[in-house]
Parts: sequence; C-alpha cells; structure tokens
Amino acid sequence: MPSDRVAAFSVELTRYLDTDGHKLGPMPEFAANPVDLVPLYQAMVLTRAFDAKAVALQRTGRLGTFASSLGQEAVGVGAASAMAVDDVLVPSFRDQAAQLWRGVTPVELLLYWGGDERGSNFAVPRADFPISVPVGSHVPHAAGVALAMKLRHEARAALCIIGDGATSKGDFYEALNVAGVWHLPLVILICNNQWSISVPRSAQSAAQTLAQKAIAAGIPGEQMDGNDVIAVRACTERALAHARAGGGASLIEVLTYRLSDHTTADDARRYRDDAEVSAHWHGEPVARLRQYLVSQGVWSRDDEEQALARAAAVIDRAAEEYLATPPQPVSAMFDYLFAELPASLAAQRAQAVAEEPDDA
Ligand SMILES: Cc1ncc(C[n+]2csc(CCOP(=O)(O)OP(=O)(O)O)c2C)c(N)n1
Ligand SMILES: [Mg+2]
Repeated sequence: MPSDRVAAFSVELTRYLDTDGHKLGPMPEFAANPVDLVPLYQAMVLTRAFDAKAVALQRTGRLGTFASSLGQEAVGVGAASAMAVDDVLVPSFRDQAAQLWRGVTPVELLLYWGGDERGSNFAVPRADFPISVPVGSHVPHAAGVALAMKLRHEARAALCIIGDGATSKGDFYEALNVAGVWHLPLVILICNNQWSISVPRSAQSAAQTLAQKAIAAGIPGEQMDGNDVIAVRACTERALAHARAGGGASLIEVLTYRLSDHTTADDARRYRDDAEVSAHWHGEPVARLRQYLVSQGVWSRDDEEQALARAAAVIDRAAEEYLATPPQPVSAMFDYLFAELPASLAAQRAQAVAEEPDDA
C-alpha cells in the first residue's frame, strides 16, 4: 500500500563545554566574555555549600529530611539565570540552586526543611511557588500560572522544573497537553538525573528520550547537557523568550546525574554501584565550568579560595540564624494551609493547641 510520511521528528542534544571544560564551538551571547560566567560559577559554589551544610544539620538532628542537589547545580543556576525577574518559578524539592539565584534566602530554605511554614513565605520572589514535594503535581499548577499570564496579556512566562520520574505521571502529561493546545507561556524543564529514588532511567520509560514527550503535545522538545551551565541557560533563555513573545510552551530535558543519595532518608549504595557514581564525578558541573574559567585566564587559585570562604561564611551565618529562630506554635500548620479552616479540622487544631507543651 502506498503511504505518505505525514510527520517526522528528531531530538537534538546540545552542549557548549565538554566534560573537561573545553569549549566545543561558538558560545551564546551571554557567554561571549568568560568573565560574565563568574557569577554563575559562584552561585553553583554557594549551592554546593548550602547542600553540605543542610545534610550536616540533618545528620545532627537539627533539620528534617533533605534532598541534596549535589552534581545538579548547573540545572538550577542555568535555568534561573535565564529568567526575567517577573517570570514565575514553580520548583520541585531539589531546586535550591534555582531558588537561591531567584533570591530565596538560605535561611528560608532551612526553615522550610526544618518544618517551619515561614520558609515558604519568600521575602523576595513573592510570586514564585513554594517547594512542591508531591511528584509532578506542580506541573498543572505551572500551566495554570501560565494560563493566567496569557489571559492577562502579560509578557511573562512560567518555568516549572521536574524530575525524570515525574514525567511518568498523569499530571505531567495533562499539563503538557494543555500547554501545547492553549499555547501557554510555559517552559517545562526535566531535570533527568538518571534516578527516581531507586528506579533507574532505563526502568522509568521505554522512550529513547524524555524530550520527545513534547512531540505528542505539539511543542518543541530538546535535550541539553545539564552539567553544562552554559547549555542550560542558553536553551532556557531561548524557550522563555519564545514563550513571552506568544510562541507557546517548550519542553527541555537536561541530562545530569544525582551524585548524592536521593534524600537524607536514603542510602543509594543499596541500589547503585559506587563505580557508577565515581564515574559521574568526571564532568560534574562545578569542576567543568572552573576548568573553562581557568583556561580563559579569568579564574585563579586565589579566586577559588575566596569564593569557597565567602560561600561558607554566607551559609554558616544562615545556619546560625535558622538555629536561633524560635519555633512556631503548633497551630501554624493549620493556619498556613487554610484561609478558612474546614470544620473537620477545627477540632484537631483545638486539640493540638491544648496538648502543646508550654516550652514549645
Ligand atoms: C505523588 C508522589 N508519589 C511518591 C512520592 C515519593 N517520592 C519522592 S521523590 C520520588 C522520586 C522522584 O524522582 P524524580 O522525579 O526523578 O526526581 P528526583 O528525586 O530524581 O529529583 C518519589 C517517588 C512523592 N513525593 N509524591
Ligand atoms: Mg530523577
């Protein structure tokens, strides 16, 4: 039977720096002068210092369960640095790099992970969404944000970050579909760190790439090297500009690797080989950009020492402030969640308040 090809698709993978920090071709405009990349490097160093401190606080019983972004710093810094101030970030639970860039403070993040509702009441990016832990459930929220922007004829866009595992959820597919058919100003960034707790990418989906999920929604989809902060920023910048200009939604899959345990409640040695993890230290985002900056003569050993000391000082100060913050009363968990408390919970609230120890 004769047949006509009615559609054809391909998925491209882009990187600007190889795993040793060598430039692979012409740079995007923001990276034309290597010195302009220094703030991105410093932000990745700050995130790494934050993660190390948060894990240490959890290990000493002073923080709740925490999800480190070790090895994934380029994803958040690259994506957030591509955003305009009045774009809206809709993050998941491993996106502290993006949040810190946006102006969420390390104290707010520690309060959040310490179970204090004030940690989600950001002083600076007021319109950014709080951390979302239920996997994939924030993608429809991001589509709603983008729909509101469109209805108000605002030249803004929403950026939603999700994991590779989240792309198996119905919430993701439904949001992707409306983003396509309603031409929403939305960029969905899949942070493919190769693992969803103990489920490897190979067991997550039979699709060759996660970026190709865009095809069924009728929107552009591409892959970027997620350990190359230049690549992440370049593609996010392009996709956000397209969205703000009325061009509709995009899906970006960035390829990275979770060097840490899933969270502090996990021991990844139970399900993955040390050899796999060691191999992925080669090409990690911080060393990769540092090698490039050094090769361009804009970063020295002194600069490195100063950057590490500065990051440690900022994070130490934040930890002290967090630890010195008196806890909220037990009623806070009810009062922050509901504008009007349902009757069924009013009794629980009253009981919790009545049973609260005096020294709480
Ligand atoms: C709806 C829902 N189901 C299960 C969980 C438990 N859980 C927390 S993180 C996670 C895996 C997420 O994997 P991925 O989307 O790849 O993100 P990553 O943790 O790798 O950043 C699961 C199953 C949850 N938080 N929410
Ligand atoms: Mg994952």
